[in-house]
Amino acid sequence: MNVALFALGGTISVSGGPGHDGLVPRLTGADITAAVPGVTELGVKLDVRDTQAVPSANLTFAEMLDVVAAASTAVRNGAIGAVVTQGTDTLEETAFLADLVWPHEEPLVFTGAMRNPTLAGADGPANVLAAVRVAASDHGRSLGALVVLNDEIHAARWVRKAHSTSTATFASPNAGPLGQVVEGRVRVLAMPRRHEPLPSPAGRLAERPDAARVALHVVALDDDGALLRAVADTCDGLVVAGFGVGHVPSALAPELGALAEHMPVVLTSRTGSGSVLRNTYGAVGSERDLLRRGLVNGGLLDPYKARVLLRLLLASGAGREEISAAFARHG
Ligand code: DAS
Repeated sequence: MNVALFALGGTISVSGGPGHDGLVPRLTGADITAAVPGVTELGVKLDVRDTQAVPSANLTFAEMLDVVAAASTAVRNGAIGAVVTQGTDTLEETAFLADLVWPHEEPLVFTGAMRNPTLAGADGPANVLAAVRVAASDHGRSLGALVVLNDEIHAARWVRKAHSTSTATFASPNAGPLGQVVEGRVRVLAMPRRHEPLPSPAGRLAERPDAARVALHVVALDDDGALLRAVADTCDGLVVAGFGVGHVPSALAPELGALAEHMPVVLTSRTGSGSVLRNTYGAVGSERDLLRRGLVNGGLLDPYKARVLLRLLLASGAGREEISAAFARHG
């Protein structure tokens, strides 16, 4: 039994400390897996690949799509699953990006650490062990890309990083975790709905990393919309994180409507959970008004995941109808 493991950096891979220049990602995949007690007893051969060791803030769409392609090749060559170790900061976005294009039944499991290896109670080894167990388990199949930390199994579609330091930071506020790892057993309690994988625009984004630029604008109290004006000239799409169920100050409504004539503009909620509405409020700047002006309803997708989906679609050359249909499916 062979599981491919890709090491991309993050807190799980740092070394150094006070008296040095601070912690930086340095440990290799072999270092990370060597620190995991019990992993050799699983009977799983880990095929470890060091892609890069960076803070996850530096990861790009093109690099992540390359990792997914390499994991896909590993599965086609007989791996029963794949694990990606990376920083937790952008993991909710990278895992969702991977989920959107992952075509296999075999699990693709993302993990990381909140306590670095120099600290008492570092959680990296336990998270890697749990991730490998899920990647090697029949129960991990047909679930798409997963995030496994703190012995919880989350669907990439729903997971959020919800705390800046807690080891229990990953949560799926709209759906709850899919399952848990209990005494080493993978227990899956719910199955996420899967969709046809989207085409991967890896080649186009590798050639032009600035292609399909998507802005994310978080609406705030007394927002005068000045920042939105820059979006028209610099971006190919926009995600708006509106108040509550998808509302903006009335002064912004015509600006957003004008933008929506030139580029896809997706309406989401800045609240962190729950859906934007379609058909309840009627004031200028309400969800009904904005949808009438041509904005796309983001549904249950949070602003970060909506941005991932919109950029992936734009980079693949999707037109308006395809974009609306994809948000209707995934949102
Ligand atoms: N250093 C951060 C990152 O690379 C945090 C982490 O890994 O948890 O995302």
